[in-house]
Amino acid sequence: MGNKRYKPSQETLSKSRRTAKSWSKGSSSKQMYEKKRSWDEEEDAVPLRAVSMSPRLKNIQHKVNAQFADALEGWVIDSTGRSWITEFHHPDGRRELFDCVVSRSVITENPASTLVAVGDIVLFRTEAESGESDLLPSGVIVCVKERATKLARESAGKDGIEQVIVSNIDQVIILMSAADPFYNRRLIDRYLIAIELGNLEPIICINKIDLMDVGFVRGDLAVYTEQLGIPVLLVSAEKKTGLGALKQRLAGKKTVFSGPSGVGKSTLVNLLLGDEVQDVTEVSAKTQKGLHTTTFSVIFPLPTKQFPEGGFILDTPGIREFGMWNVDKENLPFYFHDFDDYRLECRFTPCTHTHEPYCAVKGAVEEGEIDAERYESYCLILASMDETRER
Ligand SMILES: Nc1nc2c(ncn2[C@@H]2O[C@H](COP(=O)(O)OP(=O)(O)OP(=O)(O)O)[C@@H](O)[C@H]2O)c(=O)[nH]1
Ligand SMILES: [Mg+2]
Ligand SMILES: [Zn+2]
Repeated sequence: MGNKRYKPSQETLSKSRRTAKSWSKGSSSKQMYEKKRSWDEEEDAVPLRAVSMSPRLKNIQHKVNAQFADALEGWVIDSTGRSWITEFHHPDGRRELFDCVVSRSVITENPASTLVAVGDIVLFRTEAESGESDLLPSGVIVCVKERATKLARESAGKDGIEQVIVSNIDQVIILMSAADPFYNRRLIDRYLIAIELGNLEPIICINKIDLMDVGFVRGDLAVYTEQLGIPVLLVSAEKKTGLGALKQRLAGKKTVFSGPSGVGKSTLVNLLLGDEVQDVTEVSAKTQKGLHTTTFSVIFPLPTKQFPEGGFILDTPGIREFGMWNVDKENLPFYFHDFDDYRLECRFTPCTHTHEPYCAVKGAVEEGEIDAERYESYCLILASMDETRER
């Protein structure tokens, strides 16, 4: 194999192999395809609605349509860094993986956003030459379809552009650990906003509960279950506790595990998938920084024996920050649903719930009706929005 553009790492190869293997076992992914029309039907309905393309391109729309007629519709399940592992569903039910690069003239239905993300539905052309990897046939992505849901944040350095971590999933497990590192409530609150914006359902999961007093964590996070109706699961991947409740939540769903580095995302994902998965510490040792061990998001089908309802889980790289995008200061209070009962009682409208007199939200914080830490999160996010504006 040449070393022209990309040489798959051992990790990628073993992942791809495993993914291919799990697929051929016939793991259920019915839901994934429910929304998908066959690409034959799609021919004259190639999506060109919200695409960011030049007026010149618009004039030759019919040509573009014709160009896509020979493209296949696939689902991006993994990334190697330079290419995208895309799964194609044959009409006879067989699934095939392609190693795809992105065409220079790719058309996207997701303007001002990451061009391709794991979870995306794409149109791609197969290439006769299998150049990059001797493992998978190669392809070229020519169109990225509109994302139904997404987990996205503001990308560092690029103002106003969202960075999509993963798309077209059902729910997000905000994974943190009870200790080493201690969970970060500020970050949980930022996640909740992004999750609502991305049209997703949140689940809070605290791992490494073996290192901490269960009662303390439960009490500290009670506001989420009691006031916001968000499930909080306490688990230990090491002691294998709390996994039953977690599995119940995963069955039949597409779930992404997201959270800071080192909280145990990969450990949990590996545990749920069974034996033959990448070695957490081995991978960790290979990376230079030793911190962000998982470099790209990757989708795994849940083992059908344990999950007859099917479902997929995604491991993602650890994140440090969660920059807000698409929310402005005026709208921020609407994402704090524990403020809902008080917001309309403020004397001044609009009220930022910070310096204004006769603010019902502040009053409720003082009375202990609104959780003080939630209010602190609100104030910090609001302040960070000022900083962004001044930059
Ligand atoms: N005590 C304890 N340690 C755990 C538990 N789960 C995972 N760990 C350890 O935590 C460390 C980090 O685990 P990873 O699974 O690599 O964490 P990650 O969230 O995938 O990290 P990134 O890929 O860097 O984002 C490893 O040394 C695990 O052995 C647990 O339940 N209890
Ligand atoms: Mg990891
Ligand atoms: Zn107010």
